[in-house]
Amino acid sequence: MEKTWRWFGPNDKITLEMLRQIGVEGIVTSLHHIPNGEVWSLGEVEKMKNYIEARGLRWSVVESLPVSESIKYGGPDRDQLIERYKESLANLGKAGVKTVCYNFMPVLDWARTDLEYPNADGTSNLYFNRAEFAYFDIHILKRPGAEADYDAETLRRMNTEVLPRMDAEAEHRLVDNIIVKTQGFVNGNISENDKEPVEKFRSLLALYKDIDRDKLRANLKYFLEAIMPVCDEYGIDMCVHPDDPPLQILGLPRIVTCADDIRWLLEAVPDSHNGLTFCAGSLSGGAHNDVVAMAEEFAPRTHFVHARICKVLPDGDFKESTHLDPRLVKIVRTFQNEDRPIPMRVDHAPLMLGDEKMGYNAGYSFHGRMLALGMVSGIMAAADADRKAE
Ligand code: DNO
Repeated sequence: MEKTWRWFGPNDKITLEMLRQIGVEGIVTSLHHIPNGEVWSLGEVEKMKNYIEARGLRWSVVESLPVSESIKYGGPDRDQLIERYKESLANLGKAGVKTVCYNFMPVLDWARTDLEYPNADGTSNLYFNRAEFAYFDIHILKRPGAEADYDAETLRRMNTEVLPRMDAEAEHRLVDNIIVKTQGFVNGNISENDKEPVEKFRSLLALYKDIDRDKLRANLKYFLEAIMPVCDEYGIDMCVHPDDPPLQILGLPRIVTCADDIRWLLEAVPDSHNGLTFCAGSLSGGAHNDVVAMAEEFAPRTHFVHARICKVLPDGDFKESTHLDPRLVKIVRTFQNEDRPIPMRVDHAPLMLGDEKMGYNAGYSFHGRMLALGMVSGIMAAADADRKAE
């Protein structure tokens, strides 16, 4: 695999010079300053590419070229937005940037309830607490019918463990974690400048009131069929990011949650440029997924790897596990043994050794990710050595 790193552009506190020192070979980034739905001009693409190359690295992956909401729910302007998406892809292709990550999650990109959950060793990490999420859905969002979507044990925990400790400040923090802090920096729908994030969120949810899984699938197929000719012409690999968490949430349809979903997606548009971002971390947030088997099954259509993994607790909460988790060791070996250098970045590492004071984007610490990259690099080297010995 190619060792890459998610970098948020020239304003990122973690510089490309720093990344070269720690063994990073390729950069994963986006043109974060261009609003969703606008064309990425060739000039803007080349400017970013040149900036990266002038510092001895290459732009390996775009994460993300965001898919506008209207393409997902099938709004009246979707064809126009798809045309713009195709133009952006063509410009990336002309500049030689040929791996593009995107997601098809309605309204909300990834979701966590806690961004600094303390670990026993003094570091902290991201955490998803089901009962807190239910509290957000039922008591803050007040989504009609929400209660019916949670099992009795989650509701019991919500009433006995979460409700008693909730006050205005705790509610504010929960909203911030679930729909603000995790969304702005990934060019999501809600940003830190929004005054009424919950109101805005409700109106976004309303866009999907008539969209079920089948309709969302049809819209994804429509989008992929429309862009594949451009991908074929320029050799661009599209890599859908799985839904994080891989569950149906907030009454929204989610269609990249399990092996069957991925099989459907790859078969619906059989072009090899329709591929996957294998995010072991997202997929492992659901106890239904055997991520080790999924890596083996989907490796041939995987064009980008996110190396991290979660542990699901008995109550359905999940937290990030170590990058040396035996399941991740197997997954890294699977992709390292493919005979193409698939770009791989580590993901969602702990905050440690002062990271917590730096104001990094949630999940994107420096020391934590550096340690994780060291671990994953070790697994890769071991896989190579075993192959040579064979
Ligand atoms: C979160 C990320 C996601 C991912 C997008 C891709 O940390 O893994 O936000 O970048 O879903 O479109």
